[in-house]
Amino acid sequence: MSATFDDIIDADERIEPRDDMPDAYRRTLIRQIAQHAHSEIIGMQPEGSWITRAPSLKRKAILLAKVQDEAGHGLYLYGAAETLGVSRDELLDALHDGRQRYSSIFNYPTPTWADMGAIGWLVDGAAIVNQVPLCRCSYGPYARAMVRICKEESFHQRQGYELLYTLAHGTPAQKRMAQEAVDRWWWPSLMMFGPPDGESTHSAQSMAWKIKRHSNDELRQRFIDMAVPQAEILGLTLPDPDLRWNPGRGHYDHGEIDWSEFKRVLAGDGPMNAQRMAHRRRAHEDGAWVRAAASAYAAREEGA
Ligand code: BYC
Repeated sequence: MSATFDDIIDADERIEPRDDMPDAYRRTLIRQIAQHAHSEIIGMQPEGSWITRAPSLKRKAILLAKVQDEAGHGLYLYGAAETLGVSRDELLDALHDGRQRYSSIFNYPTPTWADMGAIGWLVDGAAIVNQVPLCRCSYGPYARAMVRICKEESFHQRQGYELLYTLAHGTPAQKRMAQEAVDRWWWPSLMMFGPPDGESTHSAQSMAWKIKRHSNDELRQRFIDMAVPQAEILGLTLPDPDLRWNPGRGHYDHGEIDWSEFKRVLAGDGPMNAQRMAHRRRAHEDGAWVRAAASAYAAREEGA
């Protein structure tokens, strides 16, 4: 007799595409994986705008490789979502008409080269903390995609850290630029982990289904505990006067996160929401001829 959905979850094994699964489990996964895939491709924009302005050939090559990796991550994730019975066209339509989300973090601007370092260190750093547990997610295709993504994210994080370290140990103007970028990205990075546990609508069910392994606040705290000593090595400060080690808790205490800003960004009113979506829709329209040519070629091959 084949194992039921609950047996597989209880045994901490993987659900595969052909296994029976509750509709709500399927819907939750489609929502989360699609949101994750959309974040990867929208996430190419803030950094993509710096490829032509990178300060050296080496920096340009590194940034180009990173942005290409993000397109690849989108590809693995759309592929994982497709195993749940949705098409890539449907998912992109849902992004373009606002029925599905992408991460709040990509609605912030990147005015200086140092933002490339801050994104790598903090945004990719937060992404790793959030994504490593997803390698043990109960849905097989998503868990396997995450293994490869996490390896690439570690390279991304290291390149950002090294970039910021170089600036922080450069001229006073470079150090100032690095500090200002960290000041800009710190709080939005903390918001990437989602609302506080008391307000997280999906966490309890997603944890019961072993899609999520930790709560939003647990992962946020893990990230803060990692970032504080790293900031010290960089010689930069984090823009929170209330950050201090709490020996009783064995964690850093931190100041209040401005959740009203998070809600504004989710509602579409962040500094770059309109530009990001306009650019995405334009890129999709500009690519229509490529999709038409590729599917015409595939149809001809099938007919041959
Ligand atoms: N931004 O019940 P909750 C990257 C929404 S890409 C926007 O806690 P959940 C990278 C949430 O969807 C980073 N929306 O939700 C790429 C829900 O709304 P709906 C992307 C957010 O799903 C390029 C509502 O708030 N990573 O790393 O249990 C370059 C309530 O939240 C956000 C992933 O997507 C947010 N930050 O937990 C560099 C990782 N947070 O759908 C880097 C996979 C929450 O009910 N995703 N919402 O309308 C996850 O781990 C989970 O989906 C989250 C949220 C922890 C993000």
